[in-house]
Amino acid sequence: MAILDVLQFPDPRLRRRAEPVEKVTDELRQLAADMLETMYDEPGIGLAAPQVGHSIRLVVVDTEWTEENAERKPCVFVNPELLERSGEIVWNEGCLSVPDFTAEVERSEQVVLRALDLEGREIVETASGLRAVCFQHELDHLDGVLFIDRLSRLKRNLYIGKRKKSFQEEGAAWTSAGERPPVPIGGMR
Ligand code: K1U
Ligand code: ZN
Repeated sequence: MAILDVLQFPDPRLRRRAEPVEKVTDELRQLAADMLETMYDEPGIGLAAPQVGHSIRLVVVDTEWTEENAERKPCVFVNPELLERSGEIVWNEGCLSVPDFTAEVERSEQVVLRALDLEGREIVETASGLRAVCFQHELDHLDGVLFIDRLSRLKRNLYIGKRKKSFQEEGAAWTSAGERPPVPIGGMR
């Protein structure tokens, strides 16, 4: 297993719409195992393949795990999609690809997710609260959308301004191609 590098905003690779997985292979299983190891190491409660430079529709999630509760319940979802959503919830979200920032985001409170597991079998799961928020956050990554895209223009621009400043201070090159999602996010959640 391996710890992978997590891409960070404004890397343009975070802005691509990821391709469906055609076949569950041993290579895909190895990537999922590496993503889980990376997620626990960061630490995080989810990770999407585009965050580690693979533009495919694969996510890993463990919303039970915390630093206090060491019990792990790793879940892998291949080609996940949301069948239903209902209600509204506001959650203070962070993102492993958006350093040094959290903000309240409005999401659906309950969702029904359909995906394949690593044996190629269909999974249907109903989730609410944090797990539902995490599913929506990870599925957004598959469409090149970051949680900052769901904030007001003012809040998003404040974050982008701070991030640009830290790039300047470190003498790093800024790529404006990664600032915006590939498509307008109106209507998506
Ligand atoms: O996709 C990611 O960048 C991972 C992200 C997922 C997420 C966080 C909050 C709400 C929805 C989705 C994270 O895991 S950020 C870190 C985090 O929230 C956390 C880390 C350790 C313990 C508990 C939470
Ligand atoms: Zn994220």
